[in-house]
Amino acid sequence: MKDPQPTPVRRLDYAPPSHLVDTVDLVFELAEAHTLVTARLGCRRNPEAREPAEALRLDGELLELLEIELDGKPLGPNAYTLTKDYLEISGPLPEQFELQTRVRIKPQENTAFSGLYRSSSTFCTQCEAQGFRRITYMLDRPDVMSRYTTQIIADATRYPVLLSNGNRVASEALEDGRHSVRWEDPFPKPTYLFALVGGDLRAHAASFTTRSGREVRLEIWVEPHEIDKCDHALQSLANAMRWDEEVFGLEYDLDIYMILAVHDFNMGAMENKGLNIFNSKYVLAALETATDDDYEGVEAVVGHEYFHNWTGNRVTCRDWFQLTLKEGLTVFRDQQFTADMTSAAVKRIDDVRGLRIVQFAEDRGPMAHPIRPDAYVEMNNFYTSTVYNKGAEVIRMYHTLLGAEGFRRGMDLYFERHDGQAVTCDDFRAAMADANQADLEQFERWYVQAGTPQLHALGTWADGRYTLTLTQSGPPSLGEQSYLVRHMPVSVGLLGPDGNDLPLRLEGEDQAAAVSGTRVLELRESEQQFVFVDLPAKPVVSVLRGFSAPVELHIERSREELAFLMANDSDAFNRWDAGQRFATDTLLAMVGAIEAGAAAVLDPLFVDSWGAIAADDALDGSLKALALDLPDERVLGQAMSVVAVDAIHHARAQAMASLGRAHHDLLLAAHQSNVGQAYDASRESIARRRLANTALAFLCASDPKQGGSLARQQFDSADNMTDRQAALACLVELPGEARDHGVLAFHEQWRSDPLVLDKWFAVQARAGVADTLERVLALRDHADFDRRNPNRARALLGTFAQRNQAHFHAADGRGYRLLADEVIAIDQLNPQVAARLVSAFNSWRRFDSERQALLREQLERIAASPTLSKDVGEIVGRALAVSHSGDIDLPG
Ligand code: B3K
Ligand code: ZN
Repeated sequence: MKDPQPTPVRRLDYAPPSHLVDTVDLVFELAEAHTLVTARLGCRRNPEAREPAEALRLDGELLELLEIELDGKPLGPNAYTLTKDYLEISGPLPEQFELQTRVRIKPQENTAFSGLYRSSSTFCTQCEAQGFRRITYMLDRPDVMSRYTTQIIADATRYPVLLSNGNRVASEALEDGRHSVRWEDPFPKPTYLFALVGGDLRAHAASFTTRSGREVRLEIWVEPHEIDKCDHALQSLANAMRWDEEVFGLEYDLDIYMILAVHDFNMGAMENKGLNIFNSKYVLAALETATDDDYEGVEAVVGHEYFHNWTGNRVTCRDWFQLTLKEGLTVFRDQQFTADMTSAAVKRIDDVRGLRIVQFAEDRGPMAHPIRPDAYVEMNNFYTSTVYNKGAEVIRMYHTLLGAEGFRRGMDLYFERHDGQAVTCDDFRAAMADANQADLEQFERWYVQAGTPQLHALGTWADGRYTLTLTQSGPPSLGEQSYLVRHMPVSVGLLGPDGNDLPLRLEGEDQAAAVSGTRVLELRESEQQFVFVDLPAKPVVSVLRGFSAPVELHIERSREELAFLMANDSDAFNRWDAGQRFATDTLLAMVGAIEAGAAAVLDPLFVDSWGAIAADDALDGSLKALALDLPDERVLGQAMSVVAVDAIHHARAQAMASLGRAHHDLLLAAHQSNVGQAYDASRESIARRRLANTALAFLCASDPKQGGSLARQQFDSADNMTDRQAALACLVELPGEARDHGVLAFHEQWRSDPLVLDKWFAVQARAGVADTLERVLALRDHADFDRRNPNRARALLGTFAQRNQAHFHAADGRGYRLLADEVIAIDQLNPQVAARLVSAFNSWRRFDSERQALLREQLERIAASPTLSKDVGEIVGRALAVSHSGDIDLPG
């Protein structure tokens, strides 16, 4: 495995393929010991190739070549070269030819879950980014699009269901107890969208009529005992199909849409043409086993993969550096979908919260890269929050700058120009610009430079005029690079003394231009001034409403101003954000006091403002729960130059207890009036549960006795997983009888449901209570811990390392050692999962010098592992290469 210095692939080295493969005809013979794959490739020289190539080099890994023929004639060993990662057919080759290979592969031994593998007794595939080369020899790159036929032959009893992309065109029983099914996909596609399934499965099915009147069969395939948990996924699929027709005018194009759920899957799901393969976490849902958030997750991911059918499959990426072309755009589409299905404000807050915790941290760490990266060693390492979530923010900025209609015009032109093609981010930007006669030249910079821009806002007031000065600059992590000034929308409102929005008119505009509410200012310079006129009184400015650009906003705010915005901002996002900022300021003051050995007190104005939110009956319960929740320990850590691990933990716990005491009656009422209602899945009920469970957490923090007994009662009587899991999360904070009861009873009831058991591990791994590290160490040795299963590994180790700052960063370094041990072990089975886990070390430079030494020791230990994969090698290599100034030595 270990390659001392793997050479990075670079974006600027792109060259068109030497050959095109118009047709791929595959025959799979699936069996227990091994699988045989016969591939017939219809090849021709690529007229676009820069230099007409003599030879043809096909990608292939872990394949045993059994036969090879060119135009029907066997090739001798001198006619080709075989290495561990390719098969090269020597030239000269005809203009057009047919190449047939037959290989043997071992899906049973594939623990990396890339290529063809088994999840329990089901055969399934994962080909993105470069898994197809583990199935057969092929030009495994997205700009080679081919028409596929797939014949699958397998034992009829063990594998009665055999699926692939497109339409089923033939099936027959064979004499030896096997059967054969043939699939044909009429749409040319790149290798990464290929899929195959073989197993003993059942389908939950329905029919969908497209707006042009075509019937599409929808099928959710699962293990037989899971058939009752598919309804929500099926409904979500139909919702997504309808939504894409209504909002983007996009209709589904095949007669069948299948989704398979498996328990072993490296990520969330995969958009293979006509046959999505999903992590069961994003398919299976029943009220006893799935929380409200799980339900939303299913709908969002089903939507996401469905939306890829146009943004990804019909129009795909020319090369992997363009990944955000499909991922940023599809995340933006799924965000809009969820916003329409649920609450736009709640969705926006959730997404920005996630972006700030994960993507902002990525932007200032050793893996920082632009949304269109310039180099990679292992492509799978670049399926990042930057490419996905910052990429979605960049798409959102087109939407904000051009308006919903302008954005739609751009999308229409994009499909008109590029349907059936493999294209680039520049092609997308050109379509947006051309459809709107807009100048998006400068906008390219969002694709070019890594790092989170810093936006400074300064307001001055005189004679009825409010002058807002906006300045943009680069983050310190840019090092020597000079900052590329961006074109960005900055949405702004001005609040009058009564808390209402004032009409906004910029100097020089005529009276009729005044709008009440929000205005989008376009920032293109490093500094720009905007002068608002005709203002009756001194306003309070609300900047970056709806988080209109992915930047860090700096604006001086008094406590009174924050309290005022927290109570009044008409923009739900900024109202929430003002509360978070106020909370962060007061919590950091407490952290400072704790570190100085002084008494830490919560700002009384914050306590009152927080209480006013809790008492605001007009506020939707989901928004209220978000507003009451204090900033995550990681967010507080990000605001410090050296993360004060323990002081942050104590300050936050103390603040929760103080708020719980100060507003006890209000919280008790919020809990009691909302918990224990008969379950339903409406928005209102979800909001009630969120509010009740947020209140419960504060009650437990302030009065463990009363809170604990409420939690216990809720735990024992809940008829749904949302309330039961929330109660368990409170019980695990109360060592002794309460915790023992919760942990044992939950395990007893759910030990045989893997997704629920994952929750059991995750809840314990997130706990704030003092003995968490001991318990996590014990859970790693629990009989139900299985590091081969990605969901289980993530539930325990991912949760602990990425979401439990206080205990993962325990001063004695045992948390670090645990993670390093597991990364080394998992890397030998599944490099992709190991690479995700090891990323928890990326922030290591942000801790004190004692912790840094311990962290470095573990990183070096991993780097020295004799079986290091290039996935993990790239991440730890970059983590160790970052110099103290924050400059990054790019690999190679
Ligand atoms: N496109 C897949 C991700 C593939 C990850 C490969 N390591 C899922 C998605 O974004 O829809
Ligand atoms: Zn995607």
